[in-house]
Amino acid sequence: MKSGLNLRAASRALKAFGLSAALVALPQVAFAAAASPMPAYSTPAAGAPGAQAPVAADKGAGAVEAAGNPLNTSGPTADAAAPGYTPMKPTPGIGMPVDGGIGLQKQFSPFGEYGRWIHDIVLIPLIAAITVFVLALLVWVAVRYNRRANPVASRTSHNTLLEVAWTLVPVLILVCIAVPSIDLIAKQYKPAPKSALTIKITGNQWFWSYGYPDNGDFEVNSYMLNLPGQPVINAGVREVGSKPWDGPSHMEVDNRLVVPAGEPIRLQITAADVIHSFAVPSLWFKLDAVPGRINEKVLFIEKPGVYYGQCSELCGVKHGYMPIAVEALPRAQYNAWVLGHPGGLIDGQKKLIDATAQAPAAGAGETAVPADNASEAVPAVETTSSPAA
Ligand SMILES: [Cu+2]
Repeated sequence: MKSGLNLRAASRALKAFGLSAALVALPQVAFAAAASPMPAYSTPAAGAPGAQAPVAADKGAGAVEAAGNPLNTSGPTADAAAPGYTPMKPTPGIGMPVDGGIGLQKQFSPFGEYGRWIHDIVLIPLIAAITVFVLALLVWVAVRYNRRANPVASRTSHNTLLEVAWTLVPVLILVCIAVPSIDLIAKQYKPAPKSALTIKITGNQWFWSYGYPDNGDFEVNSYMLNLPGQPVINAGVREVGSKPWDGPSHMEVDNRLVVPAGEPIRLQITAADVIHSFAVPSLWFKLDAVPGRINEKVLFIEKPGVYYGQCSELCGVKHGYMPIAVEALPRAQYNAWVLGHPGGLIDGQKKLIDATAQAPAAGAGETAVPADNASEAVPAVETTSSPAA
């Protein structure tokens, strides 16, 4: 009798200890997780703009004004306006939803790969094992201990070993889930390195505008392309499929968010009217766009490509018609795209290639001079165009 009491007391004590120990240890264990499958950022390329890149003193005032109006009075900006830039053709099934897809999209960022690893390797096997285990227990109880098979019910009320086990095992399972997921959360909200390129994203009813404060502070508006044979959604915007580089309907836009690949980018996100949400599944990126507030998160795209997303916060009647298209280019091509915009700057350097691009029309004799100047003033910049569409 006495030993039975002691056992019960010990079991209770063990339970309480197990729970509290796990609760106390959990955060430390999670943050101490040293080995993670996530690769570190590579250092930004030498040509990456400094955070202190001066704002254009002589930016083309008219162009910037026209592009920078967040209130949609200016309407769509010119489609893919940069000379010498051909938008990249997306790879079917990559960076976009696919028919019948049930898993996460293929990931193109370190955080995305880590998150996908947690989902595929930690969560799904655990969920499957628990589901099968509970189902087996239910079947066993229903068959073995129903009224007919087992007319005299057991009067057992305590089993120390079982009680300790069914307390500790769930705690351990939760720790297994908490360690990588808290680690991922902590890592993905670390601020961008000082040298990272800053891009400002503004959600509007119902389009996105993308500002490049480190590259001369120009801004582009991004509207969904209209759908052939259907009522016009965005007046003045062409139809999807009318250019060889167009991606899927409802996802392709007139002006993509063009970014450099292979370097951390500081995205600062806000909204001009109501709450929107900037979300690109294949880049593991989702952040709310809230009026009067700037949300910031690092974007790191491992390789060049086109990645599609959608506004993910109900924002009005055309909520479903404000997709996101991110085009990641190698640094040199990104620089060329920037310099194709009025007021576009790389590391505070003014566009000189502009003159080269327009030179053939001006006359062959003059081309040598601006070309020389360009190579002197902007050594890192190349005028290569993006891959053939
Ligand atoms: Cu929206």
